[in-house]
Amino acid sequence: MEEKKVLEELRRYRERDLKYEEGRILGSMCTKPHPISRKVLEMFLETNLGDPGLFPGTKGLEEEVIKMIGEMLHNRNPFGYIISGGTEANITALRVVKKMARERGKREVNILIPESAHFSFEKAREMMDLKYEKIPLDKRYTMDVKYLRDYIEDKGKDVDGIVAIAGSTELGTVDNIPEISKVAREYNIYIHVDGAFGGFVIPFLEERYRLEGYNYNFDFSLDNVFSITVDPHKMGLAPIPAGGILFRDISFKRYLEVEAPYLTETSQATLVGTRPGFGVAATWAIMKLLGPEGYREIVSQCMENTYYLVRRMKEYSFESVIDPVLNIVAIRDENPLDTSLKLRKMGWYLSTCRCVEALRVVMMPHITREHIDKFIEALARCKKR
Ligand code: EBR
Repeated sequence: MEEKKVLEELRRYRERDLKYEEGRILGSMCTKPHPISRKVLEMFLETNLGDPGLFPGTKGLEEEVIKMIGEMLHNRNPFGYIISGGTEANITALRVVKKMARERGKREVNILIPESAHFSFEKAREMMDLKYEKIPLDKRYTMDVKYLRDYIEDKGKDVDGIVAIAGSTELGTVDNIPEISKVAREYNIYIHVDGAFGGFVIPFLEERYRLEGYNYNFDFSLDNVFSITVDPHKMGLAPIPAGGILFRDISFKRYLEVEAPYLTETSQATLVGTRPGFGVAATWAIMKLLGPEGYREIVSQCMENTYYLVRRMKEYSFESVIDPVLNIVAIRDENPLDTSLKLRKMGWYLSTCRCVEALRVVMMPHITREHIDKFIEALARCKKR
C-alpha cells in the first residue's frame, strides 16, 4: 500500500474511536494526555527501558520520575519503575510479598485484601497461587478495620501481606490506612497500597481534607507501607502506558531481580522486559510543567465538577451512594446494567458498580460542566424523570 492510502485507512479506523473531548466517556480513569506528550513521543519513540544501559538518558528520567512521585508520597529514597499500568504494578508488589514469605519458609502465601480491590489482584492471585482472605467493607465502603484486626489477632502469624486501597475503582473510597498501619506494625505485616487512581489525586486535596477533618493519609509516612501503586496514566495526565510502582527503598529490589544475560545489565527486576521509554519521559515532562500547583488546580476542577454533578442529580432525585471522596460519583439505580446499556445507545459511556446497585461516573479532566448538564438531561430522559 502507498503511505497515503495507509494513513487514510488508519484515519478511517481511528474515526470509529470515541474522543475524550466530546465528553461522552464517563467511565474511564484515563483522559486526554497533556499536549506535550506528542512532542515527547516523537523524541523518545524508539527508547527501550528493557535494556537501560543503551538508554542511560531515558533511565535517568525514570529515576527522576520515581524520585518526584516519591516526594509526593513523603519518601526521599524510593525505588521503583514506570511500567505498563496499575495491573503490572500490583502484580510486581505481590511478587515481593510472595518472595519475602518464601524466604521466611512459608509455603502458602496469605494476603488480606478488601472486597473493593481491583480485578488486577485476581490475576496476581491466579498467577502466583496466592491465598486471599477477602475483608468485607464497612458502611463507608472501606475495608472493615475491626474485622481485619480480629482476623489478624486470630491468625497473625499466617498473614504475609495486606492490600489497602487509596481510591477504589468503583467508588473512589480510601481505606483507613493509618489504622491499618497500626495493626500491621504490631504484627510486622507488609502493606501494599493500591493508589493507582488516588495517588495523583489525594496528595493534592490535603488542604480540603484537613479542613473537613479527614485523615486520608496512605503513603510512606505510615509504618509498614512498603509499596504503592500510583499511575501517571490516570490522573497524572500521562499518555498510556505509564503505571507506577514505588517501594520504600532499594532493599526491595533483590526480591524482583532475575539474572539477565544478553543485556547491558546483569539482572532485570521488571515483569515486562522490553518496555517503552516515552511514557516515562512524558510523565517527567508533565510533572515538571505542571508542578504540584498545576495538579492541584486540575484536581480541584475535577472535584468542583464532581460536586456539581451531585447537585444536578438532586434536582432530578438521583441519589449519590456516598458523599464523593475523590472525583467519582456512584448514582443509585435499581437496574444499573440495563440503564447503562440504554445510555450507551444514547451515546453515553459509563460503567456500573459491583458492590452496590449503582452507575459509576468518573469526573476526569476532560469532562466539563456543559457535558455534565447534557448527561444529566440524558439520564433524566432515560429514567423518565
Ligand atoms: C480502571 C482503569 C480504566 C481505564 C477503566 C480506562 C476504564 C477505562 N482502573 O476506560 C486500581 C485502583 C484501578 C485500576 C484500573 C488498576 C489497573 C489498578 N488499581 O492496569 O492501568 O482502578 O488498567 O490499572 P491498569
